[in-house]
Amino acid sequence: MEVSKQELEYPQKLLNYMDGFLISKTMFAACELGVFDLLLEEGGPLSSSAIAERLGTSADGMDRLLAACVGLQLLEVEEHQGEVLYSNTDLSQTYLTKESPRTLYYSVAYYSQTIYHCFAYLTDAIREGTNQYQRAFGISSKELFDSLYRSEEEMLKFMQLMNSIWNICGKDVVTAFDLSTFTNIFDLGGCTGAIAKECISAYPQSRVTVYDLPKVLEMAGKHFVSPDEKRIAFHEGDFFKDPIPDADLYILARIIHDWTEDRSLELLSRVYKACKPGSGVLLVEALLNEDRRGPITTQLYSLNMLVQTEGKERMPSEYVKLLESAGFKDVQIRRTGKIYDVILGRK
Ligand code: SAM
Ligand code: ASE
Repeated sequence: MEVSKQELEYPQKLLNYMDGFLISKTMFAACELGVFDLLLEEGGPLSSSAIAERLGTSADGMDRLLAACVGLQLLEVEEHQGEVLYSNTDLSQTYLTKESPRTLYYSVAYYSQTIYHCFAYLTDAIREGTNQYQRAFGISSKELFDSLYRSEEEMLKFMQLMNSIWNICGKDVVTAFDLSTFTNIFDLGGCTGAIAKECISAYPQSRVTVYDLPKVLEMAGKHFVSPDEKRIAFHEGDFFKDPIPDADLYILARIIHDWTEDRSLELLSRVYKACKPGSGVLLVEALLNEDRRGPITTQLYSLNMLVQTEGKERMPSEYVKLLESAGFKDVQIRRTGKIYDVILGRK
């Protein structure tokens, strides 16, 4: 792709890329300080000094933060009888307030408190080819999820991150294929049960068992899944070591992308062994394009998998190869047009 003469003279795109993290951090700060929540709670516009006072910040700092949020179209500004007043835009009210049913607040919090710090060492991660928990957080652990779950607080924050994207992409991934013939579904590494909830709401005949590590399911029961959900069950286990119970569909959402080629194949082979003829496996992952030109979100996620995990994002052909190596056949791909896509294989 040739750049235009105009772009060579004034590289707007590069200037925008340099500002990328300034923009991120501005939005993160407004979220974390509670600007959007306060404006929602208040129900009407507030002055910068009132916001600063209510949130216990400096007046000058808050004034600049609010101005930048207006520039980012996260806030609206009006002048009323000589007073400058701020209110939420529809977008920030819907996605950046904590209690909204479509909230991304917890994704923002995790980006700000964890991913941002790992990306500070992106250069090192690329030199060394390994995740950066040691440098970013001063911890060394052989097992990936011992690092990701280095404290109860971190585990809850990670689970909230995992949960929040399904507010936006959940329905699309469970309906990309017609799964109505699968009634006994296991969600391996099912975490907070978010996908399980999407399944039972899309398929009235299905029962879903969330399979995850004991401490994760304990947290899921406390914070995410109500015991009234009779069609959702929990099963504690380690999918690399413990038996994988009978089911007619195994969902693995954002599992394979966490692991090396070898461990992925080991896990998928275990799932294949657990399958009966006709049983299926459904991978939910962000897919790279075969032509390597995008999507940029997934290309960036793959860098995130480098700084945070042992894994990477893959192209459809790579998932097909993994599934076929594990024994699966009739592998089909469906793109959703959102972040996460699906791959269905059969025994
Ligand atoms: N499937 C969920 C989603 O997409 O929102 C969560 C994906 S998260 C990246 C990976 C999940 O696998 C976590 O819930 C983690 O606790 C679980 N997990 C990791 N290692 C595991 C193991 N050895 N056995 C069972 N679950 C495991
Ligand atoms: C994982 C998914 C994520 C492991 C660590 C993770 C995400 C963030 N950290 O399986 C969600 C996807 N977001 C990004 C930026 O990759």
